[in-house]
Amino acid sequence: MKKTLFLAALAIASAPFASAITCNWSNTLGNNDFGAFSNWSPVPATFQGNAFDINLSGANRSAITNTLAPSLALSGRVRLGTQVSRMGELLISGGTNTFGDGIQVGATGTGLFTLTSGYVGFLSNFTTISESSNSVGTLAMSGGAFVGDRVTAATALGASGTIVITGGDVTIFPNDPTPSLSTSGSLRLGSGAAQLHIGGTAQVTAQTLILGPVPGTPMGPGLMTMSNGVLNLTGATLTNMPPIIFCPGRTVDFEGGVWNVDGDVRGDIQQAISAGLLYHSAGNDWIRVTFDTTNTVVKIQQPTALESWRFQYFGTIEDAGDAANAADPENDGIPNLVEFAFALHPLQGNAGQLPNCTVSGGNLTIEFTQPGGVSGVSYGAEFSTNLMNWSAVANSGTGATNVFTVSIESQPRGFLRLLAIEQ
Ligand SMILES: [Ca+2]
Ligand SMILES: [Ca+2]
Repeated sequence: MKKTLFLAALAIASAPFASAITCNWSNTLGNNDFGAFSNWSPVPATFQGNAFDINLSGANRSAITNTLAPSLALSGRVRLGTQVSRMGELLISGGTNTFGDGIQVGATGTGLFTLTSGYVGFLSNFTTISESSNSVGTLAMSGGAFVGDRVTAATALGASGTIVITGGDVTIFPNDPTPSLSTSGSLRLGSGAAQLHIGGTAQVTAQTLILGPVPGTPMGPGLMTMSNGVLNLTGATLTNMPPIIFCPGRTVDFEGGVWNVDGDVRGDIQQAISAGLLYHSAGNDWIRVTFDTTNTVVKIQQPTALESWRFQYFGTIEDAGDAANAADPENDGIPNLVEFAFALHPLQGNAGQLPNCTVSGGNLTIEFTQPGGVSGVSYGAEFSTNLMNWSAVANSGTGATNVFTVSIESQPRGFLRLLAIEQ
């Protein structure tokens, strides 16, 4: 916490499904097409733990909706939309659901995998969101926890894969049974129209975020947008391939949130910014890239209000030089942090424009309202009778109103000074 002082003044309901199961479930070890099944909720306990794949591709729409216990525990693979122009849907909104062999969302047709709460774990193999030309796959996550191996979107040219994370936690880790695949543990936006939107928390625990196709294959449009989420890329080491691969033609719209990257990839990030691949609508200079020498973490985040203010007046977001909190480049006696805290101009004289003290009823008081647009700073005050020994004065204001009052009865004189405190 940095302080700057300023001397202010001398003063569901489930449908029956048993008969349908008998009709369609002929081989508990083979692949089964559930056809026109819909709203299979909750999943019957007799299917728990069996080794089978689920292929959902109804004439109109087939769906598994698991909202209640018992949780799913399957060792096969889930394929949503296994036929052209048909749709399969999996909705998880509760329970602890584990799948042994990954999921294909939009295998050939259209797939929608929605997770709103609960846990979903794909313990081996990968998750693909649209994997063939003309297929459409969507992973929509607004809550819960998703744990899996590789996640790829739009792996084929002409595929359309979208990952939308607006809540919950995504963890991607390397548990691929075929470790020769270099993409293990990666989050990849591939050859087709891949989109990744992060507004929640996404954790790529090993290796790589790849914004591009498999090398040597054509690439369709792709976009990653980020707004007030957290993307953690950890597990990569300096001897690995860089944890972020920016491919020309793929852009990242960064409008907030934080990337935490394990490893020094400042060069890669700055190169991507220069190339316009990592972009902020307010200008790329506003993207804040910091490097922690202690744990080799690169952090990309939106500047604070104070940093944006510095950039506006000084062309830098750094607390240094003329832009430093304690600096007073125009010599009006008001340090920059106080200028910011009271919405003053750091390059024009503002003497006399700070809140005034009032004396009333034996009390010395400073009262003011925090200006609009100011955030990340708090206010304090200290009192002295001799300008040498200062004692803190409590803030009795509420909300944006700040009130500092001290009794000066029986005191021949008193001094009250304001503090702006960066948080
Ligand atoms: Ca000043
Ligand atoms: Ca000023």
